[in-house]
Amino acid sequence: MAGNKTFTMVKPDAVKANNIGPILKMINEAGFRIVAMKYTKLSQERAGQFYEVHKERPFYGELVDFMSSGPIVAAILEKDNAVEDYRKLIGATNPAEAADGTIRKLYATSIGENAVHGADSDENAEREGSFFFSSTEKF
Ligand code: FUP
Repeated sequence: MAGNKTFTMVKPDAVKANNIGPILKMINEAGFRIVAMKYTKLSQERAGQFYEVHKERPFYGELVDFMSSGPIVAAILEKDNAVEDYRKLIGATNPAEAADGTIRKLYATSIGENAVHGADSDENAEREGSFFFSSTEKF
């Protein structure tokens, strides 16, 4: 059975462009409840740890630099079928391929600077949520 929680980040590009508000509005209007939320900044080291699975990929260095380049909003979201439904709401990794009306279509500028992160499995949603939040920060 699909889980009911996912993990997201509003990435540094979308924060810089003043798009936190519009993105959170889309998240709320799509029926997600906010379980945890934090405005914070990843160090290079923490960004590297978060994206450890991509360590061997050619874009890893750029990804770590970008994700530690400015503040982000991290959040745990709740809804039935959360992981799949949130991936639909954010759209394809490359904004050029993202469907109309998706967050990335509206707010991403490139495959690297793509406005938001969304967990791709229940296991990763749990792992990524725990990377940012302790049990006393989830409601
Ligand atoms: P997604 O799950 O849609 O965020 O995409 P991936 O897990 O494949 O990639 C994670 C992040 O790596 C992307 F959000 C942006 C970055 N990336 C690149 O910079 N270049 C690529 O070719 C693929 C991913």
